[in-house]
This record gives sequence, C-alpha cells and structure tokens, in this order.
Amino acid sequence: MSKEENSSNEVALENEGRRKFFGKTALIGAGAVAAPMTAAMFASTAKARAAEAGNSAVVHPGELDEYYGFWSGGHSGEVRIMGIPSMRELMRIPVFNTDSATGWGLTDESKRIKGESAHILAGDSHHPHMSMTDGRYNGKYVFINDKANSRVARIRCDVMKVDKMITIPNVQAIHGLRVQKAPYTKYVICNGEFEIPMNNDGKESLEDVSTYRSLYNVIDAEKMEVAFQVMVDGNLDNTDADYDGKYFASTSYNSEMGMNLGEMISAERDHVVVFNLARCEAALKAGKFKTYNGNNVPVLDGRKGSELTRYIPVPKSPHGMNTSPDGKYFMANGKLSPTVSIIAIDKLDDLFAGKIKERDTVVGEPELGLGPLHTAFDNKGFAYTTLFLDSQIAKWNIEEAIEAYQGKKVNYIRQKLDVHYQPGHNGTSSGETRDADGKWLVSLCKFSKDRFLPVGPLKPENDQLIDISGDEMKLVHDGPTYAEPHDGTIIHRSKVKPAKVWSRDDTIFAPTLAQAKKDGVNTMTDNKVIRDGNKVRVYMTSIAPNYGMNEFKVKLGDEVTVIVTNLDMVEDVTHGFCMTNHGVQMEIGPQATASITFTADKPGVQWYYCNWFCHALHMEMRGRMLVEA
Ligand code: RUQ
Ligand code: CUA
Repeated sequence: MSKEENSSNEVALENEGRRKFFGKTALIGAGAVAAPMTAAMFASTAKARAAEAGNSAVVHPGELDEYYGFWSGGHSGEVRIMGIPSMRELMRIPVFNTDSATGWGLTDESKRIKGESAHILAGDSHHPHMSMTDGRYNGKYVFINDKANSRVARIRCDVMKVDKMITIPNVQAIHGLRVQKAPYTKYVICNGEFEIPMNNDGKESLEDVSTYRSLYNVIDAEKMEVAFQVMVDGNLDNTDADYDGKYFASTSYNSEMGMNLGEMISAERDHVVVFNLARCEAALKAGKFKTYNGNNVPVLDGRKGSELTRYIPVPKSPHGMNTSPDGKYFMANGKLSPTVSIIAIDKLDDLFAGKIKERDTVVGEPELGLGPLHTAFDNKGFAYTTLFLDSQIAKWNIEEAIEAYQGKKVNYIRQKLDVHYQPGHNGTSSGETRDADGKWLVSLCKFSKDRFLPVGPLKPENDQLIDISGDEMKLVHDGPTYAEPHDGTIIHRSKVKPAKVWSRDDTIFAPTLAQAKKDGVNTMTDNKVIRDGNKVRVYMTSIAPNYGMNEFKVKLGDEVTVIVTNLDMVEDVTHGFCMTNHGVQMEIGPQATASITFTADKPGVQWYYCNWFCHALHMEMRGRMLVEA
C-alpha cells in the first residue's frame, strides 16, 4: 500500500469512528457536550479529542444545513447565502455589482431600485446584518454597505433580492454597519470612514484638514432614508449596538485626522465613540441640527463636549466593534495593540451623567496576541478573537479577563488555534444575538496561500469552519471563496422563511404592473405590443416551454421594453429572456414579472431565447424580433 493510500485509509477509518460516536452523543443528548473536560481527557490522543466535540460538519446529499450564512462578497459587490455547516454556497444575491444571470443592474426593476446610483456597476460590500426584534433575528431584512460608493442596500429575506438602495450624502466610504438590536431594528447604523470637508463642493479649501469630518449615519430601516447623521471628532471604522436600544458604539482609528499612514498611526491612543440614542433623537426633535451640501439630511453635532456622545480612549488604531450576546460589553479590537478593550455597557449611564470618567467604563483589556481584528461569542462566556498577524483565533474567558484587569492572577486565554491565514472577521452561530449557541465559528481568512490547488497569482480566500461546541476549538473545514467575504452572519434556519414563488402583488415589480395597467394590459393573459412614439412596450407571458409571443415587429432605433410574466406556478421553474447580440438578459421567477429596456439598433431578424433551462424543449423556447430598417 502506498503512503498516500494508507493515510487516506486512516482518514476514512477516523471518519467512520466519528460518525459512530456522533450517533451515540445524539442519543444521550446535549449533556454529553456540556460535560466538563478532565485533565485525563485533555491528555488523550488527537483522535480521541476529535470525537470529543458534539458537532458534525457532514451534511449528506439530500440533507439540509442547520444554519444560513449571509456572507458579504467584498469587492465582488454581492452577498452570498451559505449553508452551515456544509459551507456550500447556496445562492448569490447581486447587490452593488451587475449580474449577467439575473439581469441585476440591467433590468428596469433593478435600475429603479438602484435609483440615483443605477449607473454605477461596481461596489464593495462588507457587513451583512439581519434585522432583529428583542435582540434576536427576525428574518425580515439583511442590510449591507457599499464602502466603494457610500451606499446601503436592503435585501428582503422572503425573496432574497434587494428591494432598496440608497447613497448616503455628506460622507465618503460607508464602512462598519450594524442594526439596532432592541427593541427592534428601527435603525440601521453605519460609519462614514473617510474624512471630507463638510461642504465638499470644491469651493472651500481642499487642503485645510480642519474642515474635514466623518459622520455617523442612522438610517430608518423601513423607509430606507437617513434619519440623521452625527458629526464626530476623528474618523469612524466599525460599529455595533447594545441590547437595550440605548447606545451605539464605533471605533475610530484616525483620531489624529491624519492624511497619510504615518499621521494616522502617530497617537498612542485613539478612541471609541459612544452615541446616546435618546439624546440624539431629542436633539433632532428640538431642531438642533444643520444641513450641508444642499440636501436636507439633519446633521447633529456630536463632537467632543457634546451631550450626544462620549469618547473613550483605547489603545491605538482599534478596528472591530462587537457587543457580547449577554448585552454586557462593547469590545473594541486593538489591531495595532494586542488587546481588546472591554467597555461595560452598564456604566454608560453614569458616564453620560458625568458621574464617572471615560476610562472608568473600561473593565478589561486582555492581551491576546498580534493583530486582534474582530471578536465573536458563544453562550458560555467565551470570546473568540481573530489575530490577523498571528494567523490564529484566541479563545478567552471574558469574566476572567476582567478579573485579571483587577489584578488577579488568572490565565484567561484557553486556546489559540492556527487558522490559514490572516483572519479578518469571524462569526459564531447566532453569536451577535441573544440566541448565541456556541456551536460553530467561521474564520474568514484573507489569505489561503498553500491550502488549495494553485490557480494562478490570484488565490481564493479561505473560510474555515471551526467546531466550538467542545472545550477545544476544532478546525473541521476549509472553504475557498472569491473576493472577499469580509463578514458573515450565521443564522438558524428556523428564523428564515423564504417564499417559494413570487406573489403577484410584490412591490419589486409593482411599478411595472402599474405601467401595464395604464397600457390596458393584463400581464397574466395578454401578449401585446404597445407603441408610444418611438418607445415600444412588448408584453409577453411565458410558460414552459413557450413565450406567449413568437415574434414582434419594431423599427430600427426604437426604444424597446420587453416585459415578461412567468405564468408557471411550479417552484423552481425560472425562465429567462435574452435578446441575442444586444447585451440583454434577465431572470423571470415563477409568478414574477420582469422587464428590460434597450435600443433596437440592429436591423433584420433578431432572435430572443430563454436562458434558464426550464423544460426538455427549453432550446425551442425562442422567438424573433423583426427590426425594420
Ligand atoms: S472590516 S477585517 Cu470591512 Cu469589517 Cu474588519
Ligand atoms: Cu424557459 Cu428555458
């Protein structure tokens, strides 16, 4: 037997053993998982340790995952839906990018949703976070920022499509984004990262840095409008909310307002800004705001000395901001400092009342390793911090870190696990909610280096699945990903209730149906061409394997809008519409209406066809546009 065969045999045997063991733990229940580890158990072999954890990452063919993962797609501009623990990519939701398959960015519906930024075809999505009620996911929306074009979009989780997108005025580069956790997601909160003159019209001095600001952005989650902005000192990076609906907190790595790297990292300390929501809302109501750049978005003044904010000094250049799921702490991750600063949320009332000083709210500052970027949590009082430079995850005990800060000799670090390589965000199952369950941790590693078959100079990133159900973290899966899952949230499947087919009164295509009504067209039955000057609207139905219209006639140079309604009621029967040689294609889901507009700029016979494989006669599902010169 060759060495390779031998080792793969061993793996098979080990897997076999694990599967048997899992059967047994399933029988004796969760008690086995929670049982404390004895020293003897720790000393056991790696193989035995592998059997210690209670989770199985194996999802057999035909089985469903227990969790949804919502992954950002970074500078691909999209959001991805993952299955956890299989780490299978289930779907892509085009958001800030343009998508050839679904026609996102090409269809009239998507252009309407993208609104004033419809001409922008690229984006950089970072932080996907689901709306909540009482600190728990409510399955309604996922919000996501576009750092590249200062936008925020909302994904409707019933259809898993974007239904709103806005460009945030007065700021540049929306970075950290989270939601208000309690009592419900009234607001989406996000940071303007880059510093710009308040009136950025090129008329004020461009060099005078003292006119530059960063703003905190508070967005009405239902209306998808900026409710208000808060001017701060320094810039803003990541943010999170408490579990009481009172405070938001953001890290600032450039309190110096430096304009180059050296200046940005010159101060020994930067800060965390804490925002007092009630005071901000009161100031807004009292009209204590200004407007800038000719828009009417209210900007409150939350600079140092303001009643709206407090500035808590922390070691230089903090990055991630994470709230512990027990609602007790904001954690500012040190990045350039090897520490995480633990801010006690229950001290913030006193801080705002002027009874204590800023640093009195810091109750712990554990030293974890090099390059702490983000922290995730389980339900047993442990935190998991990514160490970018060390390529590790540090598991540590929160209360013990606080005791150590008080001078007690205690080793709060439980384990450091190597990850591959350079982790940024990490996320635990339901870990940013009250339902944190301590089962899974995903480490989103920025580099994969040698972990996969080489694919040229550009390599995938590596999303690693880690079992945290036992006392020790165990790496169980490597998952290559395309640029760049910054952040991911892991949501129990019981929280998400996606639709099977579209509802005919869906708001996403309601304006299209309103136009049809004006044209006297019943989209469910009619196949009609409406001419309106040189604008031609072609309404057609589709039911596998036919379009309701096999041909239509237009004149060269007409602006043609094709509106297709998919009459199929069967789940999963999606049709497409592609006009060959025109760069026109789109998806039409069952019971949906979709439309796309283009210029008929080529004379002669132009075939259109269905490009989603829908039927044995899918190839025959096509028709002709006859363009008269
Ligand atoms: S950031 S790697 Cu865009 Cu969330 Cu920290
Ligand atoms: Cu309809 Cu393919």
